Amino acid sequence: MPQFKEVSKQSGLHPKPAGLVLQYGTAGFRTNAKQLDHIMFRMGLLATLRSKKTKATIGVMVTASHNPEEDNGVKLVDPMGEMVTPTWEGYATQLANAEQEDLLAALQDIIKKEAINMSQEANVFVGKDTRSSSASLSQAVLDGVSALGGHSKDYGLVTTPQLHYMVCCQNTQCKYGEATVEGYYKKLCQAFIQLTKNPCTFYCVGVDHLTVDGANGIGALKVREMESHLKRELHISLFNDGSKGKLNHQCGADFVKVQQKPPTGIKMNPGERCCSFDGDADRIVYYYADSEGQFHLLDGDKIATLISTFLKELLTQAGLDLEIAVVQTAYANGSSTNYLEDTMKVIVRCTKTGVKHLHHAAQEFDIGVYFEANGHGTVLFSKAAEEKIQRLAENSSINDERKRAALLLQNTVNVINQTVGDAISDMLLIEAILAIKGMTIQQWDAIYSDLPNRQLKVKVSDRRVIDTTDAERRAVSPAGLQEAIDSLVKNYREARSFVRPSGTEDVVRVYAEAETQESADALAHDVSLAVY
Ligand code: NG1
Ligand code: ZN
Repeated sequence: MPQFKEVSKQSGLHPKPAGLVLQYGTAGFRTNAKQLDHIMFRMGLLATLRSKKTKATIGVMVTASHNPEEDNGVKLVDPMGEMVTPTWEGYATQLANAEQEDLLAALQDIIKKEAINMSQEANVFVGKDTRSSSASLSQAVLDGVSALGGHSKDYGLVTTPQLHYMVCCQNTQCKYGEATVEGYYKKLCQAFIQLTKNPCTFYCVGVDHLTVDGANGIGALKVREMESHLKRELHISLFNDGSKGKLNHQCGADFVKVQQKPPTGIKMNPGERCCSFDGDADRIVYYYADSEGQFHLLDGDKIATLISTFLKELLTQAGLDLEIAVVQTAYANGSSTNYLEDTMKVIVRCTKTGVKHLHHAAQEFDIGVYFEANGHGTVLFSKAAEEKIQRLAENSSINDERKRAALLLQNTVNVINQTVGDAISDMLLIEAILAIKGMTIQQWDAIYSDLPNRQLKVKVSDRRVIDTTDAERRAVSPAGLQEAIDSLVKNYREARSFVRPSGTEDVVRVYAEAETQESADALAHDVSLAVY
């Protein structure tokens, strides 16, 4: 094949260290940036093949999200903005691990298995985060695309969800929106302005501003860019904007969620809303300090509850019969699951960790709200649900209450990035809901009380010896581990605990919740000893 000469030549400039084996995990490839040059080149090749196969534009995002600055990573984005399918994850691993001399054979193998027509055009969108390694690594992706004769568009510095959005817009001939960063701000901000255009008690009481911790990453740059579209509607104080601090260091959504404390580098006034993004702005958590200075975290579970309550109320007001479900993982706080099922009476599903599992489960409902406890999530509307909302919003013969609810639902659909969890879009939605409901962050927090919980990481020699079932809530191997956990859990009230191997780090994660923080801490500690 003529393209292969070029691949051969170019791949020599992006050589694979012999013997290095990496796996396409939950969030693509992720490791120290120094090991990734050949991976990036090869993901450029693979994205080009995937584009030829699907006859659509494919995305490649260079980021390691909440990992330290020294790491980097890459993941592929499928035509509708979703994660690439499992078979292609397998190809990614094969291609990444082929030794230098076997690369062409590995490529041929994929081409044959997928019966790819090599004369088909290919288009690849590439984005990167603010890590110092991202510039050269994204260039390696672009090199891979051009070596196989594909066309690429380099979006440069964008958030992960922005790249997903661009890919979806491009492949829907702009029905989803315009495939530009400016188009993204316009769509989201217009919807936000529509949602919040009526004066409400919220702004009247003067709590009209939001503190944002940008994790010293791409989210901070993009909030700055977006601000010009929302001068009057939302006042943001941005901290950790990358001008001084290090990416994700003592800040960002992951730090705040896991440490259950505020990030460094921000100014918190009692009672004021604050939120933190992660390093690629696909996660968000909220928090505040009360008048005694006590810290309160509102994580993905609280966000899912707020959004699903809001949507359910609007559906009732609009008289629309649409099924709404919330999708969570084993990390969801037990109180949130109880509240959603028992008080809200919404369907709750639990899936394995990793957004692709949640996304998939959420697609089964008219409206699927999915959030990981760590703040990664969004809302999916089925095509039929969107059409019903649209028709009602355009119907001039309904009463004012139904009309208002239908218009709010329509603008809610537009403010949401349905391709993937998006800190900016989630932030606008949450701000709009609080404004519409005239709700303070304390009132939102009081919807239910979290069970105290603790997450720990344990280093083991081989984390893969742990195998789980029941959406990762029970360990099936090694023998005896689950029994040990069960007997430890019995020592505490309202307790629950599970362990699972991380898909993004070389650790085993331990989670415990119980009636008191002391019990949750002690249980997590006991269970982590059982893992050794
Ligand atoms: P792992 O490392 O598999 O636990 C972490 C998060 C996931 C997801 C991925 C991808 C936790 C407990 N796990 O996965 O929810 O966000 O990273 O970034 O937060
Ligand atoms: Zn992220």
